[in-house]
Order: sequence, then C-alpha cells, then structure tokens
Amino acid sequence: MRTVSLVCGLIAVLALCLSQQVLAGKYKNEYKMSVVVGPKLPWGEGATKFADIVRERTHGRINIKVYTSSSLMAGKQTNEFLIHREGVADFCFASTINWSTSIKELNLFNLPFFFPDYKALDAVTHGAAGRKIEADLKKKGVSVLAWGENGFREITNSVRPIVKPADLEGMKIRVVGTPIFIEIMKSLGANPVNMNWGDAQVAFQQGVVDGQENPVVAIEIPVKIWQFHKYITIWHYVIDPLMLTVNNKVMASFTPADQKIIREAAAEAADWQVKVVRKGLIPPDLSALDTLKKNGMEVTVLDKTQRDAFKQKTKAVYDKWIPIIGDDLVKKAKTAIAKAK
Ligand code: X2X
Repeated sequence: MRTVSLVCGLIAVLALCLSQQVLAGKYKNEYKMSVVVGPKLPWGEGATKFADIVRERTHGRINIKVYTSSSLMAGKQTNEFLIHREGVADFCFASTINWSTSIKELNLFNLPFFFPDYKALDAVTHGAAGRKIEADLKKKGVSVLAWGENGFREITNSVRPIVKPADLEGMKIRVVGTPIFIEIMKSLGANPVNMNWGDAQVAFQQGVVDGQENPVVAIEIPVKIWQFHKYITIWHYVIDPLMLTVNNKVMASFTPADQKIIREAAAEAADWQVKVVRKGLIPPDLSALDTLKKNGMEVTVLDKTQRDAFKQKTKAVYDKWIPIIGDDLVKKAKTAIAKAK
C-alpha cells in the first residue's frame, strides 16, 4: 500500500514538473525546422513525418513547423548551419553538402568516387567516422539525432551521354555553392556554375546550364528532370547523406522524456526516408532507372573501370581536401569502407 502511494506521489510530482516546465514558458509555441527543398520531395516528407510524430507523442507540447524551400535562410542554402547554430532554426533535416562550407569535416562525403555503395556509406555514418562527425557537430552547438539520405548524386545533361571524362569537357554544370564542387567539376574538365537550388530549376528550364547532378529518387524523378535533360550517367560520384538535427540549447530545454520522444521520432522518420530514397536503385530492383527510361532518358551506368577513369582525374582534389577534412577522419572512413566490402 505504501509503495503504491509512493509511486502515485512520484507520478504526481513528475506530472507537475512537466506541466510547470511547459507553463513556465520554457517551451515555445512553435519550433522551426529548416529544409532546403520543397515539401513534396521525400526529404521534405521525412521532415514532416518527424514533426507529426513529435507533435502526436508529446500531445502538442512540442509543435514543430517545417519551413521548406530554404525559406529560413532566404534561399541561400549554404547558410543553413549558421542559422541553426544561432537558433533561427531549432531543427534541421540537412544535407552534408550544404553544411560543408561551415563544417569542413563534412567534405568527407564530397570526396569524389570515394564511396562505392550503400554498404560503405552505412559503415561510415554508423561507425567510428560518423561518431566523430557527430561529436564535432555537438561541440559546435548542434546534435545529430539521425542520419537520413538524399543519395548518390548522378549527373544529367542535355548535350550527350557521359561515359568518359572527355564527354564532360566544357559542359556547363550547375553545382551547389561550395568550393569543393567547383574543384571536382573543373578537374573533370567541366565548366561548373554555383547556384542555389531555388534558382537551379529555372536555370534548367531556360537552358542556362547544360547539366546538373542530384540523386535519382530523391530529386531527379520528383522534379521530372527529363523535361530538361535527355542523358543521365549513374556514376555515384559523391554521396549526400542528410542529418536530422537539433540545436543543443533547444534540446536541453526539453524534459528527458520529451528528449527521448524526439530521438525516437527522428530515428523512425529518417529510417523511413532512407528506405524511400533507396527504393528502385539497388539490384535486383532497378525500377527507378526504368522510370527514367520510360520518360525518354538515355541511362548510362558506369562500371568500376569507367568510374576509375574519372576518379584518377580528381587526384588534386584529394591532395588538397584530405588535410582539410582531417587525415584521421578519412582513415576511419577508409577502414570502415574496406571492412564493408
Ligand atoms: O541543391 C541541391 O542540389 C540539393 C537540393 O541536392 C541540396 O540541397 C544539396
């Protein structure tokens, strides 16, 4: 009997603490979550799913509004980490590419032709290298709750099939506004142009550029890239993971029970989103490539030798960027990739 009343008492105190935390105004009416792309892409849907689960399981205590299409940073996607650290965005579902100008370690994922397949990627993000990146980000004010995915980035263009480096010669290719992408494309002989995603689609439409690179299921199919480009080369040249993150101060303002709900919701939403963007891209199910073909695209899939011919041209990128990323982190990633084979 005494134990029962003790437990009841404890529950009552806990409930009081919770409501006081909310009432004390520690919780905001609205938490902002930043996403670079639109709401209808799997990336945007993953963010909405996370917000919905959190709202439901906290009975509305934590109300997250998803701000899509880079609206929290006036279209400038490479500013996302800065606005997140400053607390303009409480949460983000963010691409490692867009943060790589602020967090040099994230250029690991931008090393050209470094990740051969999904197994290698998973071994890195869920192993020692991933933990190191998470720890570095935490020190900078932001916690990674879960890893999602934009995907392997494949190149499309309106000029000709790209099979060998010479085919890319002189092609005007839109890339995100980060230095490493300019350097990779130049090393391959292309003529790269930095552009925010918000402006890129108009540029494709107007033929201002000859091509672009983005993941097939996450971006190219939803934006119907075949409207602008006839040729696609599946070359897996860089991988683009997404990170579902929270500002450390915001996370610390939640009760431990709500923090747990947030972590679980992030894991669920990110796992769902990864499954969605990989579907149709892993043999034997290559239905995503069939979708491209059905819509009139000529699909070129590079084998290892063809891929290596491109990789060899990017040696200067490796020489410059490995010390910037950190030898130790690159070593950790290489070890994980070798073991994943
Ligand atoms: O801008 C892009 O290409 C996009 C949408 O893939 C990113 O945000 C990295």
